[in-house]
Amino acid sequence: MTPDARFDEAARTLAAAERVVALSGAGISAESGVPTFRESGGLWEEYRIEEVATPEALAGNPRKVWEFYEMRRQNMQSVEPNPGHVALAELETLFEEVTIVTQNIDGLHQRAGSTRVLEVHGSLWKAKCLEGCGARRDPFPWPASQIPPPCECGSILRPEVVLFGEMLPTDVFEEATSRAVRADVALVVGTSSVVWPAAGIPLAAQSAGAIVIEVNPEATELTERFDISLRGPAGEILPRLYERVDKLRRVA
Ligand code: BJW
Ligand code: ZN
Repeated sequence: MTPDARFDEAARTLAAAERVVALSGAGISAESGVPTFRESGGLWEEYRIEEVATPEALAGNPRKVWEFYEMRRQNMQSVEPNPGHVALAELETLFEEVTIVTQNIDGLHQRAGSTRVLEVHGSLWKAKCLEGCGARRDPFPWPASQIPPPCECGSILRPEVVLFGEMLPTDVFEEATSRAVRADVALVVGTSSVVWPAAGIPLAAQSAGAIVIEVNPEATELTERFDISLRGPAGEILPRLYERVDKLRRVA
């Protein structure tokens, strides 16, 4: 199938949907200037996962973990949502239900106007007690006045993000799964689909009958399993897709 025919098929499939779920990853924010993880030049080339993104790192050297997240919060100060985020937000004008399930912690979907965003890996803008005394700071102000920030219980605060080996927030993940299994179409945008259990969300949608459309310049771990692959940057493909679907739904 030619790229144009694939695009037409994706647009027709999406235009026939009522409920849409979109799983997003770092690639959707790449065109805003936010680095991805696993690509050349990505964060995992410069930082060691074991030193900044595990519970062991947090317990052993919380300052280093905080420095990593403060660096990322600093980079976000000059970053704006891009046309890919905006197109996903605009889908809400066309469909009964649009849910964004994002692995990103940058908050750009919300800033682009999406109203139902499930952050399965947490948020750069929240912090909570390391010992679980129940204290939370939402939003956690930028910049932190001290790192690691003290907690009122005598412990410290940690970024409210999901590190490797940690459970995803149960309520958020359950909501994401229940939205996925009732979706007619699942979009998978800008993720390498290697990190579980988030990578399984589109597969759960597919098992329940949804058509899965991947948007990514590269093939990924799960491309073969998905139904339609659109190769290219999200900031170009998603606005085109929105325009086409909008037209198709007007004539229908
Ligand atoms: C573009 C683009 C453009 C570029 N347009 N696209 C089952 C099998 C195997 C392993 C496991 C399993 N279940 C659990 C595991 C272990 C582990 C895991 O998945 N490991 C694998 C890596 C092997 N999972 C976990 O540990 C999870 N917890 C868990 O399972 O708990 C249960 C449990 C507990 C205890 C014991 C056992 C089980 C937690 C995972 C937490 C992930 N955390 C991170 C960091 C925190 C957040 C942050 O700092 O930002 O989350 S890691 C990092 O990867 C981050 C991301 O959200 C996540 C996904 O990355 P993403 O978004 O896909 O980015 P990239 O860089 O990989 O890809 C970018 C893509 O964009 C590429 O494809 C580009 O082509 C594309 N692109 N430009 C569109 N313009
Ligand atoms: Zn505390």
